[in-house]
Amino acid sequence: MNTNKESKSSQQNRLFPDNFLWGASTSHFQIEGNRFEINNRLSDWSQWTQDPTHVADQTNADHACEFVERYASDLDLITTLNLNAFRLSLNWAAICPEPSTANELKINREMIDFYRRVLQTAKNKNIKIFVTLFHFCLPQWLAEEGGWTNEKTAYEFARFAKIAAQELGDLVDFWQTLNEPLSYAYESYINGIWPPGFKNEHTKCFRVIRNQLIGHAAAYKAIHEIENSAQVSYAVHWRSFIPRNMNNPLDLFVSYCRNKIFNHLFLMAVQSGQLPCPFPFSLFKELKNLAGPIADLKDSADFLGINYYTREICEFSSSAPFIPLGIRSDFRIMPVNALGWESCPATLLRLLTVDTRPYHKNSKGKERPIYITENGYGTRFAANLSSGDWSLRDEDRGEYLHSHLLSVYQAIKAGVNIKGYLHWSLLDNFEWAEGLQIRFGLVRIAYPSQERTLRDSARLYSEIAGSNSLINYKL
Ligand code: IFM
Repeated sequence: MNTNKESKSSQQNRLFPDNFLWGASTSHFQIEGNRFEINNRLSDWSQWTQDPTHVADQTNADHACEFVERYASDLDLITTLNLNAFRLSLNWAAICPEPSTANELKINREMIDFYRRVLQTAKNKNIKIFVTLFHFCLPQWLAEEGGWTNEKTAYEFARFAKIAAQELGDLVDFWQTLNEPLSYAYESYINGIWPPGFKNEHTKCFRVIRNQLIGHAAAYKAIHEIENSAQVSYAVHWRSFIPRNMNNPLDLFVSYCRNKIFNHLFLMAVQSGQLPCPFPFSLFKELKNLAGPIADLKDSADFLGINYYTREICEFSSSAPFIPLGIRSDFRIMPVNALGWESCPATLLRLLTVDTRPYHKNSKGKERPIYITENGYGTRFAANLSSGDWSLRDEDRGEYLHSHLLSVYQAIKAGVNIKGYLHWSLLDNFEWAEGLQIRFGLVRIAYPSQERTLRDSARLYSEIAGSNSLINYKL
């Protein structure tokens, strides 16, 4: 891949706004290799990955990228790449390894000190920080009490948010309470590939969504009570759902339902303060009982945090006809990544300019800034590769990055208030049920040696970020 200078005037046409945030995203479990958590199996994910059959390539995140030891040089990479923003998540299980009582807060000060060091290092480099509070991993003591199916988790989450804001708030620029709450609910309670591994538990899944909303609203309030001007939101994972067969009313129906639930349910609830019932039929009475108003939820998003990767083709399944969600289709039209996810930058443009429009302003008409807090491309290379130039020439990722940034640029030109883009991910990392083999990094990790090497996509991204403009490029 090489970059190809356009004429000055056409480059100027593709300038991003001043102070645009160019960043990279991560999450704690996927990169940390946190000895305190791992040795004591403090989280549901560190427990879950003890069973190798839970992970496609039978790897685990016990070492991951060793970010706990290597954070300083990893933050140097942010600067090397001309980036000015970094997103990470806090290790709830390691910060709160056991339940607190009404009178005594049981927190691990060493972990707080660790995050203060990380955040202070970033601040010294003028890197803006996005902190996520729940990125799929629960403290094991809460998982044992039913995790997010138990309303108690929502209140414990708010307590954790308060601790985080008190201890770290001076070093945080943006808070995201929950990462992709619908992905979590779906993979953990419908698909069954994440802990606790339930399959097709629709009522439990809806209870999880309700409790996540309660937790989000309470965390939003707790952070604002400590810092009124804090910027707090969550991250929605947006997928556009396309019917397999446009002429089949059942395919149309299931894609409508998936879109309404996966994309809109949480956003609508935050906008209105009420959890809508996804299926308003008497058949789903239990779901109906869970719907309704939630305290402090209305307008609990100061910005929109959008994670976008792909669209999804779906179809009606006659094997589960009473489940209006249908299934993911195997049918693909666009080029795919190693996970079979279609690259579809036009979908990003549409979601930014049209689909998310109802949420661009809060209910009082105040415009929300928009940040793309994840977007990236996964390739597949075994975890044990240690040498060779495998995967450094990642034209496919470069193409994905460039074409999606073009959509971001076009949306900005169309008047959408986008203030930043954070690529997933800075480093190769542990991709949940897929393990270490799926690589999303701008920076390649050779796990046996932990060596970091910039991929071509990282060089391309650094040119774009450094010039604050979408340079032309040729494969
Ligand atoms: O790796 C994940 C991340 O944890 C959440 N968003 C999607 C990414 C790629 O699957």
